[in-house]
Amino acid sequence: MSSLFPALTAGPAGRVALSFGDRTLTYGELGAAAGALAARIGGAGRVAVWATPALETAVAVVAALEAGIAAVPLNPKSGEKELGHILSDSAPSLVLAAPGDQLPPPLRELERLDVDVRAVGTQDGAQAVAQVGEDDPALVVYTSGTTGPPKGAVIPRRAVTHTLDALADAWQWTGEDVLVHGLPLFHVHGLVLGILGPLRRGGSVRHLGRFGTEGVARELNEGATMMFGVPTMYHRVAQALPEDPGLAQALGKARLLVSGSAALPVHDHERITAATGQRVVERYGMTETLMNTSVRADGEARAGTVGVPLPGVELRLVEEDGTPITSYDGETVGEIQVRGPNLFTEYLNRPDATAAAFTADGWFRTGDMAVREADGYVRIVGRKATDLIKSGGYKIGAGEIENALLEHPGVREAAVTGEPDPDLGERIVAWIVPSDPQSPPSTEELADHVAARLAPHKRPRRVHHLDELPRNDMGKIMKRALTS
Ligand code: MCA
Ligand code: AMP
Repeated sequence: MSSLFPALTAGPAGRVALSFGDRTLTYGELGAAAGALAARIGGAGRVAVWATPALETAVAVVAALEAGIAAVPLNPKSGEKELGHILSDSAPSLVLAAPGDQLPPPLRELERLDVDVRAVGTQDGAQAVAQVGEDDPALVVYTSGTTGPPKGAVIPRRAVTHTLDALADAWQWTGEDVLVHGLPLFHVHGLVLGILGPLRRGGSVRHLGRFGTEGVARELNEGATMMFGVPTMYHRVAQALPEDPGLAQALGKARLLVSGSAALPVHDHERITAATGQRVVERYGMTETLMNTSVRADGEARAGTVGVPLPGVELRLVEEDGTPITSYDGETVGEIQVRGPNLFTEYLNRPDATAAAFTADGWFRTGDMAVREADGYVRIVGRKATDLIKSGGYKIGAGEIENALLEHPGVREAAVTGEPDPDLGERIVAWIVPSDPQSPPSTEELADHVAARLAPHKRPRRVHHLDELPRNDMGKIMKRALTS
């Protein structure tokens, strides 16, 4: 297979590829640094990447891909339990990190390689990747399910190239584009679309380090052409617009504003359009499938829809019993199933979960419920599993939080639900039966407990104390009865 990034060798070496604040790398510098690192890690098996929002993360992942080995991006805020699980499950041979980054104890047992973004390598990426097949793994990205710890989705190289090239077609995305975003680099959205995307096109990305509306406005004023964000980010943009005419002007200059990872409420679409004249484009994807649908740059941006299937992606809606729905009536709801080169190959070490995720004829069951309009536009209306929560664009399983809460000595029983939140989409709510009703653990204590074991974005934002959890005759917790 050829390099995922032709511009590393074929494009203008002086063009800026990546900027993180004041730190930048041109294509020439990126090619040299990634080439040097690729030469050191070639044949290493899988490598973990301490995925801080920094140049080093981008160089590490590009180097792994150029060396033809799989990268496992780690959330630098992962708690002990989550990190321990990911490391024992993915068994990386070493960890790549920025010089000076402090790594937590479970990682200290692994060999560590510091990423030198100024290194000068001689390895020709094309040579190493020539040995690699397109079904070989590019990334292992951990994603939450309804129960149990996160599963490692093995994403092959062909899925990355296919999804990025399909998006280029849908968005008229070229090497002339300059992308701005502040997404984390340990998920598909920020890493695959937000870093590998511009690099595959030979364009530039300016990462904000952390998201803020000032950074977005500054970069769009200084030549950025596209913005990617989760709905929480666009909600914050919409909130800031009335007080900030400069932000409205800057957004008005963008070629394309793209939202994904969760539904962008129509109200936020409308507020942004009213203030800037721009229509935010939504695309729909998943860690396991990369991108499935998008509103096209040359199509009608219709708020509340995720557009049409991307080139090469087959999409169908099915009834509960698996019967395909043939109507395009904007009303008949079915589960979205997808098939195509954009799909993952398996959940690492989980043949049971992999088998359950696919139909016998190779369709992936997304668990998302949708309708199709007469012209094929897909409108997502909900999710099959109520135990999956989308908060700030992160997918979070209720089961993993319940298990973490039960490990707190002050908690006898626990149930976790999601409830609507104007900023986060959904917020995590914990319902607990305290071990000692006289001195129940505080919300803050439980939030810290979950943040330290799993990750801060998985922490409950509200905690309710109950004498007992509502259960049916079978003893199963009735979550629908848990409403505040
Ligand atoms: C607060 N913090 C804590 C605690 N409380 N840390 C430890 N313990 C605590 N008890 C810290 C947080 O870590 C955070 O730090 C800061 O305080 C603020 O926390 P929070 O309010 O939770 O965060 P936020 O600023 O409101 O975050 C909103 C956000 C974020 C920026 C929109 O949710 C985000 O980045 N979302 C992106 C999710 C994403 O990329 N999803 C893609 C997956 P600090 O600010 O330093 O971090 S989906 C996907 O990939 C598919 C393929 C798709 O379709 O895209
Ligand atoms: P993740 O597993 O974290 O990759 O999240 C994938 C899930 O995010 C999908 O199954 C959808 O439920 C949701 N999602 C992604 N993009 C959108 C969108 N534009 N609108 C609604 N839901 C979305």
